[in-house]
Amino acid sequence: MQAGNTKPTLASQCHTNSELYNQLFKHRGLGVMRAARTRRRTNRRQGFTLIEILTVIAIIGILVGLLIPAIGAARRYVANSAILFEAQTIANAVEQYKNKYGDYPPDGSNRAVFERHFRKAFPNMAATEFTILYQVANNLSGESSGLRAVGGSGSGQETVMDAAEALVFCLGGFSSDPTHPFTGPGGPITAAPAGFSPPFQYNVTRDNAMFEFKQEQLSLEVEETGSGFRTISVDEGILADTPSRNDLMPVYSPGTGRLAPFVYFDSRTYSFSNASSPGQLFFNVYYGTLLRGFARPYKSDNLNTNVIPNQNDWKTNDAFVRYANDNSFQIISAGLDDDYGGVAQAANEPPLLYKFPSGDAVDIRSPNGSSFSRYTEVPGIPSAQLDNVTNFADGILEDAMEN
Ligand SMILES: [Ca+2]
Ligand SMILES: [Ca+2]
Ligand SMILES: [Ca+2]
Repeated sequence: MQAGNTKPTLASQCHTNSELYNQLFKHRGLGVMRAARTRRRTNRRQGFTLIEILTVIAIIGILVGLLIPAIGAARRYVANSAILFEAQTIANAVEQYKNKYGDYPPDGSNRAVFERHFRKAFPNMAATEFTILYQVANNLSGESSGLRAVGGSGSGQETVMDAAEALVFCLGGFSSDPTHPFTGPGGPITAAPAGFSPPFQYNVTRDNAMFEFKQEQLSLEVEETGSGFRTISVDEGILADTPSRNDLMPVYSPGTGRLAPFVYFDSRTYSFSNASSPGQLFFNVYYGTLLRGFARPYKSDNLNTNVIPNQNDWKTNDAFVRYANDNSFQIISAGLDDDYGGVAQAANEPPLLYKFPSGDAVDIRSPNGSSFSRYTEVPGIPSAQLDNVTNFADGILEDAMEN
């Protein structure tokens, strides 16, 4: 056997163990890489495996799941912002109204305040203007249910119109005729075609408007009888299910398709005493059906420390817990859920009012303590007030609360 014919082994080529290890590793490494390349080529031919497809589907599912709430939240933000923008524009219009007529508009909850205001704004107006107005705003004709403010009982203290109607009535514009601001050309009330009773209709082309109410957001309909057409309002029928109570005074909703209208409260009548029994206090409210809730002026966390609360003295305690915007006005929208929240007032008890921005409830019989917070009305159920929009908050009420 010749030594030259012997095939050299790997071990014989290496002089040390470490060289042998390096050579072995290199060869095995090349083999692994080749195998991987082969496998990859094979995979490319076969397309994606089932596991890969399922993984991709799962990832897409997770991304879509993350995206849908984000889109919903973005939509809600845009819709809330639109309501807020309109509320603030209306609030600016109320300020312009004050500049023009010398005072904030009345909210219709008290006849004496209402008449005093318009006599001052239009000193030459004919007395018949009120007579005609009261024919077309039916609260004075004995309305005891449905949309109304809680007016004082007793002559002269009645509710003239509700707090949503008053907003449209006051800001929609009056006639330039100084003796007939309501019924003159361009005023809110105009003659109806012959055969209608009362012989009037709402005028959709009013002059001197402080705010241009979009007609499609007003609760107006055309009423047709054998004798012709006239424009009436249908808010009582839609919101309180009492079409027989429909009057000519429309309300204004934030956006088309939304039912609960903007409500306006004048600080003079957030609460008021009945002239015949001053100890009795009334709290202004706007409500439709129970489904829409109760809009009441909001209180403030800013207490009036000049007043000492007094057990069961409603009037003193009402003054102790200030109202938000206590010298001007409040505009309230029910928000996207079309529900103002709030609960009915029990007989002979004050309603629960809520403080802004904390959302703590106030029972003015014991104004320093309440078990309800975060606008809650029923324990454990999120409040319909949380998405309400007002002219004194920069966003929905929930956003203003400290968490
Ligand atoms: Ca009414
Ligand atoms: Ca009405
Ligand atoms: Ca709401």
